[in-house]
Amino acid sequence: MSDDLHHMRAALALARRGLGNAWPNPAVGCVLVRHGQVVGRGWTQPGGRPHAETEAIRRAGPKARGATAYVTLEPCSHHGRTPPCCEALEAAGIARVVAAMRDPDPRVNGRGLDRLRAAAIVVEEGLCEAEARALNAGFFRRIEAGLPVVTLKLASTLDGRIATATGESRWITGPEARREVHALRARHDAILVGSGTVVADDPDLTCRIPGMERVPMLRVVADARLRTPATARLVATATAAPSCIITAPGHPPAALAPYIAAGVAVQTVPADPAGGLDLRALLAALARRGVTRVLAEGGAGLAAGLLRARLVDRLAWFHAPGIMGADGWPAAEGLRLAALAAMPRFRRVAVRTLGPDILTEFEESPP
Ligand code: AOF
Ligand code: ZN
Repeated sequence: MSDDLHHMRAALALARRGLGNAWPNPAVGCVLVRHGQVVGRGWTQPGGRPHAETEAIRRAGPKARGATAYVTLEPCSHHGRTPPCCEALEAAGIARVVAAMRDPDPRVNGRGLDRLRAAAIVVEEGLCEAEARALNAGFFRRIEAGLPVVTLKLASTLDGRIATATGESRWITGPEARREVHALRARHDAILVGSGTVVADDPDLTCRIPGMERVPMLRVVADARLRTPATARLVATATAAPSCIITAPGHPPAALAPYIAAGVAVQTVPADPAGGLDLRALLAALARRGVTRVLAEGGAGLAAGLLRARLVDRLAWFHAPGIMGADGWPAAEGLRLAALAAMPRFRRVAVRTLGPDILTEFEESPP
């Protein structure tokens, strides 16, 4: 492996540490190398700032002079809440910048690389571009389409059931799989559930892995009819971890007041013709709040709505080796498929065993 490739892969690994934490910004990694020695490493910090480059430069100190910077995204050129990384790289005496890809943010979009070149810094772009693009797919989707990317998580029996006929669901999967769910939450910006899940399970949707609890994760309930009890955990804990209820128009202010008083953000989006919420509008509203990666955690109504609207980019399906039969509750409500050709299809990208269970990850496979 060439040294450039080796260092860019290291920068990508650093960038991944920011996933779920860096929003509304992309999760970027930066490695500074001088005479073959790594002299500084950085990644985008919680809330999106400081940026990766300034972190790496700060850690390298005077050793940054003459170094090559490997960055997973074009360094910024705009005066945002921090001065541009281009200026910081130039001031630190960086001799060469290898960037995996351009930043499509209209404030940057090539200007960062142009400015570095104008400062007589050697600039190369495109190394590991596919990996860098996949890593920040959520940020690019937000910038380019005004939507986040959506992972649908399901945990079911082998026959796709998520609760017994009497409504029992704790626990279908084992502790290893449930721990992985918390890790998944930590890598997403927002967790989305339907109001049925809140009524049935009263989840608190936090990440309870020691050391990973304090991610700035938003908990969102899609709740057209305002069925969320004012006593729900998501409401009661809203001052400790942000929660948001997205509902349909037309509820009287008095119906919203208890949630708002508890610190829950309440937002309205149009209803869909079937009486649920327009889920595309819901996701667009989250993107406007800066959300780039959504983990949808159920229930069956939300899963079906997202699948019907073709809004699922990734599936994380945990299978427990049990069978409930047709009186168990299905993972997704009816999709009303007109033909087999209309079935949402996915491509398997990874399989893992977690204790007794299996996690299969899929990506959307365009028709
Ligand atoms: C970088 N390095 O680590 C990140 C960048 O609001 P600001 O000032 O923090 O700027 C946010 C924009 O900066 C964001 O939209 C994206 O274009 C870029 N993110 N740039 O040089 C980083 N996270
Ligand atoms: Zn920057």
